[in-house]
Amino acid sequence: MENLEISRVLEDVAALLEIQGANPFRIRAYQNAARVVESHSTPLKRMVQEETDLTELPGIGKGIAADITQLLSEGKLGTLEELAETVPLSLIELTRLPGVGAKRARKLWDELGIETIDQLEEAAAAGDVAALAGFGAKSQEKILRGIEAHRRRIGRFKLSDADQYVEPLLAHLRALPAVQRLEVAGSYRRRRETVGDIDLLAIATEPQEVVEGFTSYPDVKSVELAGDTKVTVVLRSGLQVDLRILLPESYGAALQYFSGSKEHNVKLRKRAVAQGLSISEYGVIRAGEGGGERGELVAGREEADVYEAVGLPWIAPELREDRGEIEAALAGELPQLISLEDIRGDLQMHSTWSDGKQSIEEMLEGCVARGYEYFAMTDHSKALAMTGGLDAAKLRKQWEEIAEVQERHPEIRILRGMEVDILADGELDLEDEMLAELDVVLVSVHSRFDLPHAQQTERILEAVRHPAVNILAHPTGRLINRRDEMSFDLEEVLRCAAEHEVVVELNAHPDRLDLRDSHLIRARELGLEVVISTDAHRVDDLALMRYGVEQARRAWLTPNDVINAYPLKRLLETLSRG
Ligand code: DGT
Ligand code: CA
Ligand code: CA
Ligand code: ZN
Repeated sequence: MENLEISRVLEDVAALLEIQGANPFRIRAYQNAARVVESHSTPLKRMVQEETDLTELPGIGKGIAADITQLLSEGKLGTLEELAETVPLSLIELTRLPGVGAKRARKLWDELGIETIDQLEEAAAAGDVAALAGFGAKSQEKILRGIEAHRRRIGRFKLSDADQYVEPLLAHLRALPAVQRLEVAGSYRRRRETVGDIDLLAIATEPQEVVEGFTSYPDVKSVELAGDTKVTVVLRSGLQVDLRILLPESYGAALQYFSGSKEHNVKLRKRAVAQGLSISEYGVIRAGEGGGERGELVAGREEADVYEAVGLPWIAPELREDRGEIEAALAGELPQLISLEDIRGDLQMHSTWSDGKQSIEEMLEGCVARGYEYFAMTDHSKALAMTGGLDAAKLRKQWEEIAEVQERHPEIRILRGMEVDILADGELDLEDEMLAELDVVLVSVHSRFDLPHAQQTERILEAVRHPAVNILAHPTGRLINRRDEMSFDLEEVLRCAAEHEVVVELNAHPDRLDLRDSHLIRARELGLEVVISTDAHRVDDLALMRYGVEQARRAWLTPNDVINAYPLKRLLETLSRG
């Protein structure tokens, strides 16, 4: 069982306790533990095997440590099973709908006997929810919209979650002697922010050995289909994985076909047909003379050969969404996509001065280890009291520490920054004279995500217009699979940012990826620059940069569009203009 699954079980316990109306401290303890476990880099499974004391982890007491140990050894949790006898497990899903929460889920269950999302939808559609005290027509509407959004996203895994399962599986398969070549195709290869399933392709000397090695992988929960060349399994996490075993002469064609997207492939095939060719997962075939007869196989072994056969250069998988990439390839205008090696620094991170887990110096060492030229220390401002956000006096104290750390480490430049809260009225949560002394000012929304559309837009515009602001951080506020984007006029905000030379963030945290790819394409069209930042709260998080870069590639961004790919001098010029 991986950390993520353990974390989900702990979240479930917290949710059931909350519905039950249990002691708030107990609820909080499980919530905190879930967060700690989810982001812990070492598998707890391994820690338990090595008999490490789990209570050494922050926020994990004896009771929860025992729960985790039981979960890992028995695959189930007594605490959860006892709770499930008093409250239906299915209510947990209800609490995650916007506008529901634990109290309301409880009320829906008590008063209307609602236990599932289907039942809730039925009751809301019939107007029964609006009639309940404390609900009303507005929240009924919100619930219905929430159910719709929920339906759209269930079944899709966040890319980083998929990585957690796919990477060890790939290592397992590649270690099989019969495997000669193995790659992942599909949306995973295109690095979409979420994936529906995983599509593996392999060439093998002994296909049967690979089929056996795959189906006997310990993390496989069920085998859905086991043919000679195609096998489908479901992992314990619920993630479906298809494996296809191919002949070497069509490996490239299959990789091209199964990498998709479907829309990209449709367009590519059209182009092939116009040239008297046909593309399938087996190869590119030139139609036989006079039609009818079997044609000649002209490409299929390598993916680049498939593109070459139709007169195109190879196209990076991240671009294959039919967003103009085939046209650009034809015109010789494919972008020189940014890559991880282009990144020279990270401009959003937190330290123990606010809610980060490590000191400024530790974060610095993490940045040095990544070969960065610079980084910005951007703790929270005071409005975020629960994060220990800094007021002016504390910020000045932090600057003293920054100066000391900088003195000891001339090898990297520390920029003084802050993630300043945008208050509900659009004011910034730090005095102008302090803002003026920062090297980089990030602004972002952390509260009142529910303001009316026009008011939310005005709030953000107000902040973007402030002359001290450099970066609008995680602009939409979404959390993938958890919280929708705020309702506001993004187009107007982007235009305003362009006018005021404010940079927009691509927050690389795989829960956020905010702005998303399509928004970033728009930002670039409007002439905006982008910053890719990890929002790290500990040194390990600095490695999340890769998710940001992958999404940036999906948005066609080049090193010239991304300010933290600039050398220090150009970066400082960028930050001091306006
Ligand atoms: P997903 O799994 O929903 O995140 O998205 P994909 O893109 O991985 O889609 P999937 O797993 O259904 O299929 C993998 C690739 O196989 C897909 O990107 C393109 C190709 N493919 C699947 N079905 C079709 C089809 O009906 N027509 C064409 N042209 N390609 C297909
Ligand atoms: Ca797929
Ligand atoms: Ca598939
Ligand atoms: Zn934070």
